[in-house]
Amino acid sequence: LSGFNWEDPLRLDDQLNEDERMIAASARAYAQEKLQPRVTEAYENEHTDPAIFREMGEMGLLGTTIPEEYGGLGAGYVSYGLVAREVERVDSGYRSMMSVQSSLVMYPIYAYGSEEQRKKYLPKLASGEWIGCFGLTEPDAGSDPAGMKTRAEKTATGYKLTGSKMWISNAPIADVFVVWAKSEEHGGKIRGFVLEKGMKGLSAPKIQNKASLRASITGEIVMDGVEVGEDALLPHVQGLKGPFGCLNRARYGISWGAMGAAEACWHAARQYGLDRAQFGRPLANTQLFQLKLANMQTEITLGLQASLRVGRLMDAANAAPEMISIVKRNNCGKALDIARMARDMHGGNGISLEFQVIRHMVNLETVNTYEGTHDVHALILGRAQTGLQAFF
Ligand code: TGC
Ligand code: FAD
Repeated sequence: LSGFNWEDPLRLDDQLNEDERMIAASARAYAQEKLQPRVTEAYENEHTDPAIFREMGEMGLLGTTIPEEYGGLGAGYVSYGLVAREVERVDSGYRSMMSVQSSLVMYPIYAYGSEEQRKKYLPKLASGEWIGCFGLTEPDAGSDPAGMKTRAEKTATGYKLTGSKMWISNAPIADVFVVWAKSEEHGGKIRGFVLEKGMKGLSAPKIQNKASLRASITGEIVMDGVEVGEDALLPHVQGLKGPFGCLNRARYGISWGAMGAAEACWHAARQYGLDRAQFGRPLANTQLFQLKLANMQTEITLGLQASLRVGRLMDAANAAPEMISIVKRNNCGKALDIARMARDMHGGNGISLEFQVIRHMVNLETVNTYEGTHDVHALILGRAQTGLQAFF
């Protein structure tokens, strides 16, 4: 038997290829050198720096899986997951900015768009020159997006969109809006549209006073009879499988990202326990402290292995959405538990933003809720094994 690395107990690193290792290392260097130094200020002041999109673009972190001819990196889903892990090790909000742009804006334009739409939008989204957002959720339709009220009416030259979207990441600073609406012309089926900043009747007010995910700006999208041409319609998909096809990818990325945040909390708790002494010995020299560290290490190790397995299946075009529900649900729930535990292990210091863990903890409340709540993914998995629909 050979040695044990406490940070990488099942040797995830050995299971990656050279390209994946390089992409992870460059994402890590960027995240630690450029994002980590500004995150506390950004979180405290609820400030989102749009320059981050251009920086990420330059580093090749936007559209990791989109082919190079459209400005992407042309890499696989394991690489995309590794990038999410490194960015979320710093902050879930920064990972959110990256994954909305990559999975929820670039992916639908690539997968469902016309060649003209691909050429027009993808290179500028890949470079971060343009910022994108994805509008599915509405004030009265969150877990149940089929209940959306946004409508697209046919006009002589295209469509007129009316409705409002709620809780939309990046919206107030977005140039490109991928929105989903029920189209009367298509029998009320859900269709995707690409709108642009500045269109008449389109606005995206910021949602103020979020206690979570404060480094990532969130807004509404208000569409008050926005008129668009035929060329705004995403031609190659209809029905809920359009937005869900994007969500599959983003949820998978989140499963890695949440583990990155959890690793940051675990490592911080371990170091704190080594540095701080009470009752004449380091906190890390107590059984209760070590039990908590062992639980964190175990959950993170298993969660990462599961995400890697799903990523390999996605790269082989052989993954099912329910696999993604397992890793999204498990890894977000476990990361939240780990962050709460790490907060506790820091004692009073744990409530200070300086020690980072409470920011991760509060962020993970959002991550556990968006892209399908913990319980909604349980219902997806319950349906898959009983054949019984328990949503209503
Ligand atoms: P259901 O009857 O299950 O399905 C309707 C149609 O969609 C198809 N479908 C899928 N296709 C691909 N991938 C999937 N994962 C799919 N799931 C379903 C399905 O085959 C069917 O197709 P067709 O052709 O037969 O019509 O639909 P339902 O209305 O019963 O759905 C129930 C439920 C709960 C599963 C679903 O609505 C759900 O997942 N709700 C959660 C909503 C959600 O995740 N919203 C996310 C909003 S975006 C966001 O949060 C971004 S945050 C990003 C960030 O900042 O990082
Ligand atoms: P609800 O659906 O009202 O759920 C409330 C509670 O009820 C939850 O606990 C849920 O699990 C439970 N529940 C719901 N249905 C059932 C059921 N059938 N059985 C049992 N329990 C149930 N959306 C976008 O479209 N684009 C974005 O970019 C985006 N970014 C976001 C960023 C942030 C910071 C946040 C907080 C949200 C974002 N969302 C986005 C929205 C997010 O996807 C929704 O908040 C999420 O899907 C849950 O919907 P809801 O908030 O309406 O909660």
